[in-house]
Amino acid sequence: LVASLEQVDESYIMVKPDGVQRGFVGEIISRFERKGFKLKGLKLFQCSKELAEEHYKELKAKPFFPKLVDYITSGPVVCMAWEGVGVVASARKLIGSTDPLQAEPGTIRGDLAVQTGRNIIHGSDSPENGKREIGCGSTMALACQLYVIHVLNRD
Ligand code: 3AN
Repeated sequence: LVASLEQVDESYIMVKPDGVQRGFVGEIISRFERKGFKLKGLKLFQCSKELAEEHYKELKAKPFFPKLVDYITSGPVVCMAWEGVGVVASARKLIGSTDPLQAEPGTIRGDLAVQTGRNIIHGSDSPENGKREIGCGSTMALACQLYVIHVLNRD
């Protein structure tokens, strides 16, 4: 009864090109599975420049924006939808700070990365953005059809 009163969230988790190239897809999936979250959708996907610009549109004014777009389009990413109680906030903890040098040991970035511009993984920053990034409100999700897999798996 208690569990049913708690909000089940969804987080858009994306292993970035460096995480894929360095062979951390399995390790990252394993950390989310061990924590107890449910994998609802997954796809290996080559992101276009246009989609990357849309995905990171809040950061458009930042000086690092062009480099960020180049980075995220430099190779395939692994797009995932994860579901569970508190998954958005918990995923942020599992992932660690944006700057991997500030991220605590034991977190994905704290254990596996050094540079902010090569920080391996993306995770939604709010339940609203989780829904948007997985659902039809995001061209990225539409393009990689993560939402189709996700909706078909919904129980
Ligand atoms: P997070 O990914 O931890 O939510 P955001 O949303 O502030 O962090 O930034 C989105 C992405 O932009 C980061 N994952 C990182 O790849 C890139 N980024 C943020 N700050 C910088 C920076 N100072 N220099 C280079 N890239 C950055």
